[in-house]
Amino acid sequence: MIRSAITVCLVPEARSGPFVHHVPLQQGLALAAADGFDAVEIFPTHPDDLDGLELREGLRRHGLKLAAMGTGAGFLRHKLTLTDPDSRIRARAEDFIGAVVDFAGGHGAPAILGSMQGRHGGEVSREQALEWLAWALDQLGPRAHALGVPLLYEPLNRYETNLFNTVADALAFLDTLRTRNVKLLCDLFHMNIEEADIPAALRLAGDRLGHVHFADTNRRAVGLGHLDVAPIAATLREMGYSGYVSAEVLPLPDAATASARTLESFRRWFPR
Ligand code: LER
Ligand code: MN
Repeated sequence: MIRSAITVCLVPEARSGPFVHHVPLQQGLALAAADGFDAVEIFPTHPDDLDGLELREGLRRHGLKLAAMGTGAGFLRHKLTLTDPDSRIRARAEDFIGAVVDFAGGHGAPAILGSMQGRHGGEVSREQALEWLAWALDQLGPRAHALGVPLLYEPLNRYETNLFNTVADALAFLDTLRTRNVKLLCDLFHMNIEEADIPAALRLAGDRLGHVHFADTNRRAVGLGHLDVAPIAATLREMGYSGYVSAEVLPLPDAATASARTLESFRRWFPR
């Protein structure tokens, strides 16, 4: 069964980012539950800033699951990436992601590696950047595996990274790792920019697809742009995808509308 999720951002600096709810955690949980979502995807400042018991109790009270947890604050707040030329920065980046892997894993959810993958350039060759990225994923993948969850790697569009922009290239890279526990996060917003054929790319990911960011072409809720959703939804259903489609979208024209339109699209395309 495909399940629905909505983003809750707890990072003030990400106020203009593609997240529906920018409210304190318990309020975000209450809104997600009231609107009828199965789960929340949380974007924290750092897991140490969260109260695990409070999260567990809030999820239980509202009948929600934790779909995933983002690591973007490590980049946004501290400029940490796994491919920084400075080894101390790379080590801090891995610590940050590791903390999210541990915390999210304790709640049965995967961590997402998106913007913290960084990029190559300047003194860092592509080959060097990929070696560092592979090394980190081979540490973090087994760490997530020990908690019974995958680690999610997200190809981004060309304006956000020059490492991997497409599913095919990302899969070829993941195949070179020792760990088998890194799955792909396919974000429809990035895919709309980079993929020639989104359904074909999803089919290529197959059972290595771990999570979907459900966004329209303009990064608004699905239904508020011009994405051809029908073949994408049909592909996910035919593949037997059983993860989350999560609304990582701008709160436009406002959070309530973004939430309602997402759920309307979700129910239309993934009827139960
Ligand atoms: C993160 O999931 C993402 O999609 C990036 O564009 C960071 O904003
Ligand atoms: Mn995304």
